[in-house]
Amino acid sequence: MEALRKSLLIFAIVTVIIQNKAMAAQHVVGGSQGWDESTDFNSWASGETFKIGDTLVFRYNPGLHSVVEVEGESAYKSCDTSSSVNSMSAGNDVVKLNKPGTRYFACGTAGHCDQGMKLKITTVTGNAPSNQAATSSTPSSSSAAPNSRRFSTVFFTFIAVILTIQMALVFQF
Ligand SMILES: [Cu+2]
Repeated sequence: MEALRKSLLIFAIVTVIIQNKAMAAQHVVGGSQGWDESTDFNSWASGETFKIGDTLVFRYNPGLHSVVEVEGESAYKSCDTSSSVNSMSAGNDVVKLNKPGTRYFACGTAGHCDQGMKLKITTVTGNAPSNQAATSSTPSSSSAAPNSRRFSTVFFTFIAVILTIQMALVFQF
């Protein structure tokens, strides 16, 4: 019984670790350059896949910049930060991507948005944690999404089982 209990405990820990790694990515906006006028945010964003449950992190000198989330495409294009949905100025600001769709961010410092310091990202339905998948209303999402989530859950459970067996062998339960 002791061996079984240890195995179950390791199984649970391994499952949690694997699922967290697989399901929630952290995107540091602009990569190593961070949130800055010199960063090309279009090209940075085109190389990233934003999924539900992921986070954006804006890193910058709080005396120089800020982050203003604006409500739509027109405000984004014209750098109109008066329609802000949310604004942050701590210099290490985390934004949780909790539903599919496009979001728009700009720097609140005068002139910076016009110099290109703005970001448009689209969150896609990906390997969302099951509680968020159940509560978010996504009428436009395809029927493939629940299937891929089910597949990944089965896949990660399978990996966890294999790792548990290997650890049990290594530790000679
Ligand atoms: Cu700025």
